[in-house]
Amino acid sequence: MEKEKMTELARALMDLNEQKVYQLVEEKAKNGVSPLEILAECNEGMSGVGDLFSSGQYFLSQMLFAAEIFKNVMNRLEDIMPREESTASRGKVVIGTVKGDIHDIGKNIVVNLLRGSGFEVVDLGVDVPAEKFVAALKETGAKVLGMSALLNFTYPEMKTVVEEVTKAGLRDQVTIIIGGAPCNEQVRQFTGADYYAEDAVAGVNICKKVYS
Ligand code: B12
Repeated sequence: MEKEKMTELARALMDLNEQKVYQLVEEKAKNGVSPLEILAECNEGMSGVGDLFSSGQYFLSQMLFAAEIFKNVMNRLEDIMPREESTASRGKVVIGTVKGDIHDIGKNIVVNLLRGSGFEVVDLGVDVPAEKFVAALKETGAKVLGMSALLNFTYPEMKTVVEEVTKAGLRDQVTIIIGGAPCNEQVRQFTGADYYAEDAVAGVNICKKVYS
């Protein structure tokens, strides 16, 4: 995305202007802008950071700093994230970032949103090997498996997980969703997953459909 077309918040995050990011988030929250909209703007800023990294203008340390800012924004928005008041669990979802990949910001948004929507979430964290996904599915009887991957060299790992779920005899009972910025429909086809979710809301909607 061109810098001029970005929102002020996205640009501030891309420029790593920490105080400006917090100030804009505060203003938006006070003005009733939904936390998901705020996160979407931050997401755009993160893509900008990624682009600057791939073109060699930012280093790893700057990506780390951007992640730190994003996490602080998420903590700030925690209290106002959408929540459905219900004590009954809608269903169980196993989720994690695949082996070889430690990106977890997007996954954590999905986890928060799922919990807020009444799902019981087993979050396996990052760098999760296929066996661990399979074991968690067996243990919990969850009907949905969510995998996050942000690196194109971890796509084959998602395929491995799908294969292992199949070998364990669980494929018919489990709906598999993949997500993460560089994923798309083609990646879904390659991995053999059932759905590709372009954002956290799309992911939650698929889980609702599975458990409806
Ligand atoms: C922050 C960041 C990091 C941080 C991660 C910190 C953390 N705790 O997560 C650090 C600095 C550690 C990092 C490291 C690396 N990174 Co990095 N990183 C990023 C960056 C800038 C932002 C990612 C992010 O958090 N975005 C914000 C979140 C909210 O977005 P999201 O993850 O896409 O999630 C949303 C949706 O996709 C969806 N979603 C995500 N997962 C799931 C799962 C399910 C089930 C569902 C339903 C939905 C869903 O929901 C979210 C909300 O809507 C991206 C750039 C980009 N365009 O994404 C590069 C990027 C992903 N990184 C990249 C690279 C190359 C690396 C390194 C290999 C760099 C290096 N040389 O070491 C390492 C790899 C480390 C590893 N083994 O994992 C490349 C990957 C290129 C590629 N396609 O393979 C990118 C694209 C940057 C670039 N353009 O070059 N990185």
